[in-house]
Amino acid sequence: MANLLAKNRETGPTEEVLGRSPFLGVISDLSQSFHPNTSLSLFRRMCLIRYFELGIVKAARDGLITYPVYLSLGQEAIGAALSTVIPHYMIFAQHRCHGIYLAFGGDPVRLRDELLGLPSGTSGGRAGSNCIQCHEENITMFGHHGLIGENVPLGVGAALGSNRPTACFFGDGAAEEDYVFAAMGFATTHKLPVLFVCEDNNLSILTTVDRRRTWSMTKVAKALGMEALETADDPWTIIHRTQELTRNLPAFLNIHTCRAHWHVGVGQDGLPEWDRFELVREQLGRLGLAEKALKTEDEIQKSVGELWDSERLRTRLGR
Ligand SMILES: Cc1ncc(C[n+]2csc(CCOP(=O)(O)OP(=O)(O)O)c2C)c(N)n1
Ligand SMILES: [Mg+2]
Repeated sequence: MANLLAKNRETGPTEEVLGRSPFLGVISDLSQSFHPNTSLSLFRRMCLIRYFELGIVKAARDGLITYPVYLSLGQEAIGAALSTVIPHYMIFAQHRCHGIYLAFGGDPVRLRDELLGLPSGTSGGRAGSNCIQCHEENITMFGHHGLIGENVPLGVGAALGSNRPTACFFGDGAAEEDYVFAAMGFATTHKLPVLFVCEDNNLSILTTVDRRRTWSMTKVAKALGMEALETADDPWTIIHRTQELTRNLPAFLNIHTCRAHWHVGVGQDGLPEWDRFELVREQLGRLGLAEKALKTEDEIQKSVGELWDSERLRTRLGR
């Protein structure tokens, strides 16, 4: 593992899969070139996702959430980073999308209510965790319907019809669906303004990528004729790479990340390969922002904690 990490530290930006590591494609010290407020805003978004999701874990254990939930824990940096670069893109989300919804400005109360099955939820409490949608002024997000990767052709079709910049988020498992390739090829042929983002947590339910395929999605995207890059989920690198890629759409970004909890549900099988939240917190310390970061984290933990207050929710739900 040490050798692999050392090797990947040296690789810099890459188009190829060179093994999983928190440093793959990451531009070291890039964070120093960002304004402190941008770094703190990134962290604020990561805190919102992390503490919201931890609220779900508690609510499920307290018996308040009885539907399946797909948690974004461990994958917070992706939504946090992308929402700072492409805040007004139409979003076609996958099933694991709480983090994207929250980072792009979705209302946490409506998401909580959806998970509780309440009429005030994002789909009136009828769709649940894997189909979060929102059509407000600040965020246009289409929910997922159940077939992994289906949001890719739907997003491409929407971009064709509207010519609006569009982001399609999908997992490394969804990347293997044939209609994903066809839609990406169509987007290249018609030069559509679509950013394809693979949240590559190395798992399709419980099966790792190396046991499922020998090919790289980044190479496939390149072969289809679009710019494509591979990086670990360092949020500063994601911002930088997204700024580059969005100059010439369509484009593809494969982001290596770690799912911290079960595929569905709130259980955990040991520690994830890396914890980007901790790594970002450490980096903020090196940037001299430890105190401000701590204040941000405390603030969000408190406000999100109130959202998930079990006693209050029990009274509201009449349980
Ligand atoms: C077309 C299709 N095949 C299989 C499934 C069953 N299924 C649901 S989620 C999932 C794994 C998805 O993995 P990935 O796309 O990597 O997303 P992740 O859960 O890792 O975020 C599978 C195989 C499905 N919903 N749709
Ligand atoms: Mg996956």
